Amino acid sequence: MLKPTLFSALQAGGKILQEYFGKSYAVSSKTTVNDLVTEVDKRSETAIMTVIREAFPDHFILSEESGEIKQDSAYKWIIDPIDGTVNYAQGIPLCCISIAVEEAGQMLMGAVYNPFLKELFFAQRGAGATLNDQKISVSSRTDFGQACLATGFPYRWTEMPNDPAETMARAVRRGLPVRRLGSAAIDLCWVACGRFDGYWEHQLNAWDSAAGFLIVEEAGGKVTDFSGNAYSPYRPPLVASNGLIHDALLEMVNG
Ligand code: LIP
Repeated sequence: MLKPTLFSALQAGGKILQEYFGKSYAVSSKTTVNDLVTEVDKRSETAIMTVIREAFPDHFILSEESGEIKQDSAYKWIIDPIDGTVNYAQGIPLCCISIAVEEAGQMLMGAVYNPFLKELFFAQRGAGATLNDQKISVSSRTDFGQACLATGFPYRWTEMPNDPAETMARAVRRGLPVRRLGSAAIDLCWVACGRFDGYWEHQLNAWDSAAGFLIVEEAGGKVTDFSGNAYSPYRPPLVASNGLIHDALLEMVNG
């Protein structure tokens, strides 16, 4: 019952994203002027949560725009109604819906749906990862010097040692191809299917990465924090890779 509900929720949100794409709608700012929320984020969230609450009225929900709906349940749904909101608002079709289901503190399943590229990534713990029902796996690149990487930057700058600009500069100085797509969920899924060999980001929210990190792990990849410890969506720094270049990527990220 969990998986069909997850897929119905994705379809409900996807319909909203397609309906308003390129149209005019209300846009406002959250923490900083570029940390946007659109009317469409909220409509997508409502559509998704309606499906989930109809099927599982007692489940806990954590969602980007409306926060937590606390319930005494082992199950928690973690929702990003539009990941890549700035892209969406700009009419750039690199945005998606990300939904994960956690059971007793462990990620059980996750899906990321980009309705514009018609790409649905899915993973269930212990059952592998798929793209549009086809099994996927991470790349087999071992030479870090040729790795194609991705990263992202926060909308609110925080002074810190080894900040996002420094790590990016290190990669650029090494002549590494680095992409900044603007959606953590898509970045992670593209590592899972081998389009990227690695990805890192300093500051993410649980809803940005909860589904994507499970999809990378189930595709045979590795996801850790900056110290190489097991990753948790509740502790922001993230490094994801095909596993083969992970140590070299950690070394570069940490300088
Ligand atoms: C975005 C992430 C992206 C990050 C942005 C923002 P949003 O999420 O997907 O990786 O660099 O700062 O957090 O705001 O589009 O849901």
